[in-house]
Amino acid sequence: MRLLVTGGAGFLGANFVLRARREHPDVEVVVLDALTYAGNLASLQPVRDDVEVVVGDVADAAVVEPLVARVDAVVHFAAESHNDRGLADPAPFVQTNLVGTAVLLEAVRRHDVRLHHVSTDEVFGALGLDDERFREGTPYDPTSPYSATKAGSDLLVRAWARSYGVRATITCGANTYGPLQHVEKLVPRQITQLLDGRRPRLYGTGAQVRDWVHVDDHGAAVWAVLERGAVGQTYLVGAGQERTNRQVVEHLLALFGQPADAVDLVPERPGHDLRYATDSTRLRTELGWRPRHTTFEDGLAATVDWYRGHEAWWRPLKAETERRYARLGR
Ligand code: NAD
Ligand code: TDX
Repeated sequence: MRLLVTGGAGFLGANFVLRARREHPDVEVVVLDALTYAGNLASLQPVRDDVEVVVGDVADAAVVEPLVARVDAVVHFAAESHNDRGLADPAPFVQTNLVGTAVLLEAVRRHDVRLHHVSTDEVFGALGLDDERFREGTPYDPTSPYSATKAGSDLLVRAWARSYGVRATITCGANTYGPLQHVEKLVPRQITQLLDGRRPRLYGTGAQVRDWVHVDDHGAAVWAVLERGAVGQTYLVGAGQERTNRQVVEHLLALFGQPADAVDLVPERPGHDLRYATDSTRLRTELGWRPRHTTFEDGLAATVDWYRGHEAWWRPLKAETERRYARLGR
């Protein structure tokens, strides 16, 4: 099988490519990545000799068409993925997440290529603390430029599947953590703050709840759906590990031997969703997927070790990231 992985130099994409080479060495992998601020070729360094990397834009049909023409399947990770950036400047989110997905859909339609589209549980909007978790049938109700453009991309995929018979599946994943995640996201930002002897930064009071899944488990879910998922179907990916942001930060502080209140409270994110929580029963019962990282705190400790051991990977990103946050007052 020949596989095109869009966004393969990003967090989920690079972890997925490393997994593919490790566990399915017979599968040829081509990466298409625009190498935005979020893309990092260093993440693919262990497989650089085995993987073809094309630097290009998923919204550019002239780049996408010939690549899709020579593969059997596409896994579509490429996106603008950070809520805070989407709030500051939504235009790239519309371009990559909506236009990019539409361009890719036209290519897979023309060449009758299988597509797996990687989406997020944020498309369902915000839950109250006592609400039932998201399920596949939960109505879409996105709230931010990021989640609205991801929701729109999912709807495009569904429309192309129904109207043109495109062989597509979708996963809506929970908040993901682990190695190779850009230091602008909650977990690596706070770990690298603490490694630098600085205080973690919590938005508001840290009362928001996120449902955490390890990137290896998220990648395994994507692979299971690509291989065995029912065409036209959506699957939710989550490990049932809901934590408030404050709990996440307090656990990190404990790992660094710091008191629970050694944290800076910074201004709220505009329109900040209170809670996400995913019910992954379909993925578990129909495809037999199980997370290997069943306890968030264990995965978090291993992630701290990874960042401690890979300063050369994250250090070049840290100063500019913190300068951006400083401009936002966070
Ligand atoms: P990321 O920001 O780390 O990586 C995105 C990658 O896409 C980067 O390598 C970037 O260079 C590339 N890219 C951006 N615009 C592009 C363009 N126009 N053309 C080609 N490549 C482009 O993101 P991530 O966290 O790895 O997320 C990957 C996917 O998974 C996204 O679709 C995201 O919505 C989804 N997702 C992420 C999470 C999470 O917690 N990180 C959870 C659920 C779903
Ligand atoms: O410094 C911080 N302090 C803080 O309190 C940062 C960076 C974040 N937060 C809060 C905001 C959120 O409630 O932590 C939570 C997680 O924030 P992010 O890491 O920015 O992630 P989120 O907005 O929840 O979205 C993430 O998970 C779903 C990914 O970025 C998306 O791509 C994915 O779809």
